Amino acid sequence: MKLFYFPGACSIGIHALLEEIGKPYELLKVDFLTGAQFKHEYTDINPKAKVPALLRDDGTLVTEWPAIAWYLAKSNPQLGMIPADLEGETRLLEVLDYMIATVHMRGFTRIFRSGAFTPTKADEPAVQQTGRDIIADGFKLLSHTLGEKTYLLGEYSIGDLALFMLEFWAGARLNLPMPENLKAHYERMCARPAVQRTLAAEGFA
Ligand SMILES: N[C@@H](CCC(=O)N[C@@H](CS)C(=O)NCC(=O)O)C(=O)O
Repeated sequence: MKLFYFPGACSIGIHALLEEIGKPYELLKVDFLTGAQFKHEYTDINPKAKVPALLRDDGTLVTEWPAIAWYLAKSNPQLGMIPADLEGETRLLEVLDYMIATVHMRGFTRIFRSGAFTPTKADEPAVQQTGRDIIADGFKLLSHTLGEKTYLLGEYSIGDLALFMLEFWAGARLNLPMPENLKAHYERMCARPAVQRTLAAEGFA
């Protein structure tokens, strides 16, 4: 099993999941700083030019954060990182899709890749402000979902790893405001040995 990643990118949540699983895997860095995601050596493998991407031992590739996390969690049921019942699965998919498709792709990506949202350089600050607004709305909703619970849906799940990734960006990279219960969730996640190993391996500890 090989994970294509870049330090601090959304692949960090999948990296932490592989650490939770604890089976051998290989990390392959796609160096965004040199534009390696767009070079044929990578796009021949993943034409989407994005990370994360998981290359399985049979040579097949899985892309898209929720699909990779779902595959890894389902193939390691001993971890119990997907609820066993239909209602739990539905709620997990609901919150995962919101975190990735809305808060990540519509919010954080506006900040990290402003140029992809406007052809006009002068408009980029406004694009970033829209991103911050989407993130603030997202955090309000996710804070409500978490409430006083330890983990997003009660039991620890792959949803917590997606939330960790958003909290990491907001807290460690962008210094954005976060509701108190999300800050506490982030601290709980950072205390997990698997997350600590991930942060250290990506150069953030
Ligand atoms: N929908 C994809 C999004 C993946 C994505 O946007 N990844 C970013 C890193 S966080 C990326 O690879 N960006 C490449 C770039 O900006 O050129 C998923 O869920 O995995």
